[in-house]
Amino acid sequence: MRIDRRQFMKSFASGAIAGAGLWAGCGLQKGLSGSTKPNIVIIYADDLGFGDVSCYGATAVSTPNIDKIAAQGIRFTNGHCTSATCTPSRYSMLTGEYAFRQEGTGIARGNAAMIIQPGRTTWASAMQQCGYKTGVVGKWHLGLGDGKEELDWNKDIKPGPHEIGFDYNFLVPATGDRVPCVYVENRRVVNLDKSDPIKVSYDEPFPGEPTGVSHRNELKLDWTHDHNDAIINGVGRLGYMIGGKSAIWDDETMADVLTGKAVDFIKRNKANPFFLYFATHDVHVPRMPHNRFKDKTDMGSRGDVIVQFDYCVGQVVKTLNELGLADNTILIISSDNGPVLDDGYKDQAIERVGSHKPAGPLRGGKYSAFSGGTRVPLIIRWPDKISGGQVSNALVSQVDFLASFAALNGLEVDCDTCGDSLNQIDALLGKDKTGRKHLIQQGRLTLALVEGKWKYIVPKKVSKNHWTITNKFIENGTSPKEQLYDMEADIGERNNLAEKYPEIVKRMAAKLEKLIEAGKTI
Ligand code: NG6
Ligand code: CA
Repeated sequence: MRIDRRQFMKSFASGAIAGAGLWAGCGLQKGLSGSTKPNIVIIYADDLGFGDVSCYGATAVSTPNIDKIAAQGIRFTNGHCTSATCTPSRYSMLTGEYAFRQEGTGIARGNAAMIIQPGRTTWASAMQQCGYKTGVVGKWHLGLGDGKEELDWNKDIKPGPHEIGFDYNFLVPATGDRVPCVYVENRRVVNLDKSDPIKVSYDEPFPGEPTGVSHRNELKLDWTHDHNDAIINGVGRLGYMIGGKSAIWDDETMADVLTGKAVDFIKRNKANPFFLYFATHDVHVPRMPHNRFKDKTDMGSRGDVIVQFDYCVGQVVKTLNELGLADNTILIISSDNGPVLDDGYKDQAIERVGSHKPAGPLRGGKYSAFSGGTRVPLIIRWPDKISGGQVSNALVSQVDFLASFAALNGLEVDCDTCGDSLNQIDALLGKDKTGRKHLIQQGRLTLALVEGKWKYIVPKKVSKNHWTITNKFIENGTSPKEQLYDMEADIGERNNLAEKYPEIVKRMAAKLEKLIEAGKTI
């Protein structure tokens, strides 16, 4: 059942009404005023699978903090990121546009230019427009700089998050496994000594510098594939880097550093509405848990960093509790793509996984067009407005966060570049149990359309060595033939029904084509 939005707004905003001002450039309406605006905090894990936390069925690892949030809010069983890899998922979540529409939104190199144009409407800029202070802490991986020339990491680094709506940022610029291995805070590399400038290259090694190939036997963590360019903290990375010694991060304390920055942001903004996008490095490679989490599971470091992630969630919750903000904060926990075991390092993830199923009952994982790639944990808690203990099967997607949380604040998003973002606030807050009519899943090699119980995967022929851009241990979900699955009867996508129901295949293929052509979700 859909509820009348104005009714709903009234009920939560104690009588505040929507104004009529137009937001130049995007047609957003001026929103509600007053102090009842809920804070919004999203804790966005990296590569955390549908089956990786205990409230989604994991037994080999325990995640009590996450489970508690689920018990106090809504646990979604059909929640999706848009893509099976990081950059496109984050792009879609922030811009409200499916990433496949935009070239250059694949996994970004560590020296990639900013892929979201400055000034564009984003989830953050919409929240800013609603009077929120906005911050991003953690993994960025959406590029920095204008791309006109190679980014100089020793100067002001811009454009960046500031230019798309974030008041504050503290970043891992790309990923933990690629250079530069330094934090950036508000345009500057943290702790950089000017006399030791940083240089980054993704083309050529710096002459005379050790690499993961030349000094393999000295590595603290060996690689399985790639990840053998620069050696930073004894770990081979993607890309080369020299200089900036004083600025290099410490892998084992990264979770604590990032959580500390997220907590500080909340504390600084306790008196005003705030939007925090806290993107953890966990559980991405290289998985290097702090000593206090080592051997907390029998699964090796992949299990231990899940425990570490859960701890970080607990720290954020503790802060919200201590400041008396928990009840009026919408807390979201999710992931940017599905799980992967071997993603480039010999960290025993495969050998020690035991009976644990990182993607739960789903097929595939990170990179895959099967649902393990894009169906992820999604939990939303808002004690003031949502009753706890709910499980929702509504079809929901991160691409809708922009339009939905803008709508919650009385802003209607109506812009050319965010037409895939639909106002699904009723589903996200548990009132609507159905959610979207359809959504598009982007595997690394092909697209899929989910509509009701049906899932259609676009046929794709791949060469034999396709795994170099996917992962040799994960089915990438492609087939030269069309695939059709009944996700209700066959959540594990084992039984291809395309030949049995050719008319459904035809209808869904045409629908997907139309959605692609339209340039927005209609
Ligand atoms: C891939 C890397 C993988 C990981 C991924 C990004 C290779 C062969 N693989 O290209 O290790 O870094 O990119 O992960 O280099 S993501 O979660 O940020 O998308
Ligand atoms: Ca990821």
